[in-house]
Amino acid sequence: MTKRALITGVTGQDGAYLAELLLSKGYEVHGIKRRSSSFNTGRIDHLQIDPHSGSQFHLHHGDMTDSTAIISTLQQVQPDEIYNLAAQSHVKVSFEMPEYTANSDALGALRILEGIRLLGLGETSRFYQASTSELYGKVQEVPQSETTPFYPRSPYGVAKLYAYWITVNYREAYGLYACNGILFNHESPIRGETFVTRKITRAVAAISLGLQDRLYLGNLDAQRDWGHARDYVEGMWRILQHDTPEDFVLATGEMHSVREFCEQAFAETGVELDWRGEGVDEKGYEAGTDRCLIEIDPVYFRPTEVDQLLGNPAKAREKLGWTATTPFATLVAEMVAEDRRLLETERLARRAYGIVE
Ligand code: NDP
Ligand code: GDR
Repeated sequence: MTKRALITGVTGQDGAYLAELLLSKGYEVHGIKRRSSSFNTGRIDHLQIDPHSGSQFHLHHGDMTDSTAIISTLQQVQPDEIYNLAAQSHVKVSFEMPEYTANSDALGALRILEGIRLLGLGETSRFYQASTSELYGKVQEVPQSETTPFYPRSPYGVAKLYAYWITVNYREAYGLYACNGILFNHESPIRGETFVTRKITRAVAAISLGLQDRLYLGNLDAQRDWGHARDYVEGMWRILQHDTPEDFVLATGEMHSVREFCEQAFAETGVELDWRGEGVDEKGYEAGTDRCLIEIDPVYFRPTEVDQLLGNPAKAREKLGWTATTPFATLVAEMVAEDRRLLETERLARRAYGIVE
């Protein structure tokens, strides 16, 4: 029988990769998208085959802050698997919008779990919660595993902490098949443009093509365990295929600093970058001068920072047979190449329209 999946956050990075994966496995895929005044389906447009010609991909309007829409979609779709990926997912933004972040990221998860319970879907539906390495926050232990204590450092992290525990609680209290995937940072060419990796690869592509002078960043010393989103959605799916509902860390087990990410990205283009200090490039040019490629802007600092995240994916490897297969250098190369390709295409289009640069 065809399996039916419901994905919240289907228009985001992970939603797009997951929808593609599930469709390739023969699932009927339903996604919840927000109403927007302009198109917000750029990442999934290639999947939206004409609904009149038997497409297996369906979109529903909804919002994580709107219980009625969530419950009616659950009732209508009757999914075998629910992937809760929707969230205000930007850590820095969560300091500016803490209440909204809690509403969508913490209570959003509760709304789905209550929907499953109230509609009696507990026997048939499996639930995946997009938990995060941000739960670990202030370093207690390196590397971090399923047993490492949590200490979130942002309104986003705290909201996700509630979502983590309410998922565990509904599993224990009502016997739901409900799991947390504790995912470390994962990136791709369709990563949101304001996350640091994509911000860097877009800027590096533009600098290498002579379209931009410099890149402004915040904390270059933060260290992250960066993998490829394509690998991680495979892990999400495997978590829900496991015999018993359990929580899993998905990570590469390798850590790099923001500074190293910059170096790797510039190396892809042949543009020289060497550091003598923050705001100064390899030739010692002062911040603000023509030759300085990267400058620090404190606007990107966070009130409380997460310094170091490194995951231990041993449990996922042993129980799910999952490993992150994309090396760091390959990830960076793919992102830079795709951002260069996008800019070149844009430039060709501008020339075709007679727009002179
Ligand atoms: P994105 O920010 O790319 O996507 C978030 C998705 O959630 C988008 O589809 C967005 O819609 C939607 N969304 C946001 N707020 C609401 C709301 N109130 N109601 C309905 N939909 C909403 O995130 P990612 O794809 O990178 O991440 C997916 C999930 O995994 C998130 O929950 C994130 O917190 C979590 N996570 C991500 C990690 C990562 O490194 N990428 C690591 C660990 C966890 P729209 O397109 O309209 O903005
Ligand atoms: P993160 O990702 O906070 O880890 O959350 P982000 O890419 O935003 O930041 C990573 C690190 O880079 C530092 N940094 C900057 N960050 C941004 N965005 N912009 C900058 O200019 C900049 N300069 C330095 C940050 O301070 C930080 O230390 C991501 C999100 O996808 C979450 O939803 C997810 O839960 C976690 O990863 C795991």
